[in-house]
Amino acid sequence: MIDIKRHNAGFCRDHFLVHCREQVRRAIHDHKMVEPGDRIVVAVSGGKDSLALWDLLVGLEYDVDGLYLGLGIGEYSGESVQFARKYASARGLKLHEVDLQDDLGFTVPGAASVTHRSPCGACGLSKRHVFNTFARDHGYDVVATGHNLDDEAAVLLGNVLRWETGYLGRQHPVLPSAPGFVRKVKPLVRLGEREMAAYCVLQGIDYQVEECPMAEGNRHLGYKEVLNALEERSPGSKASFLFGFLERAHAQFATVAVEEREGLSACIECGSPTTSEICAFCRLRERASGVSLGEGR
Ligand code: Q46
Ligand code: ZN
Repeated sequence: MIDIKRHNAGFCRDHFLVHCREQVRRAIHDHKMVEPGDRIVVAVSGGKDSLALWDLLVGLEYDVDGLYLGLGIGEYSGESVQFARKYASARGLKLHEVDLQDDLGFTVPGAASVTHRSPCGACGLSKRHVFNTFARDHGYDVVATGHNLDDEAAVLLGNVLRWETGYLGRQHPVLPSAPGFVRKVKPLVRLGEREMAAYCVLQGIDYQVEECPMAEGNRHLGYKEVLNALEERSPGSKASFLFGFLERAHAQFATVAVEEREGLSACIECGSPTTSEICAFCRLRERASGVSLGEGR
């Protein structure tokens, strides 16, 4: 029996799997995440969320491939790719791989130390860039990521604590496509972290349990702890915090996000939309890899 307190319900194995599939189907439908004929690429890390997401989308019969990005984080990255490959090959699914070191000349830890940024800052920037450009260049219409309810509620708490109006405007389960941007969707937004771990166990999906060693000190972990304590005392708090925001407050910030996307021009290095001549990713790459911009032009 799997208890989900916020739904005040307990599920047997089969009904739990139906529940997960139904929550994803509903998220996709309610937020118009996918249109008929869309090709989807899932950002796969080897962890429970992204592998469960891939599995759920395949189960719902979407046209979906995986994309793994090697971050160069020592043993952690060495292991994570094995989980992604194992899942894909056992099911005959297509997994693309991009490696920051081999393909772009740097790693996340290297970029963090050269630029004095937090590893997660350099990592997030690299993931956003690579997933978007890969999808755009390979004819995918949608990038799907495994952000779940716990992740989104923690990000929302962080954005509210600092009143990041631009981020609040972009915090939505769907970021529509725009010139240079492929649509980004988060179909797990109605499912929590524990549900995703249970889903993987029940479906026989072997995933990387170990957390990224660079996560230490990541502010989101603190926000998750605070929200977990609230959820414990008052089940349903996370969901009402996130969905209350989406239903009643998000629209008030959306114009800020739209304005930020307007007036962007193409990066002279990679063609990605940017506010300056050269995008933040290309600047990061130049500093971290030691390759001067323009050498590849
Ligand atoms: S992988 Fe990357 Fe996370 Fe590791 S460096 Fe930070 S952001 S913690 S999801
Ligand atoms: Zn660029």
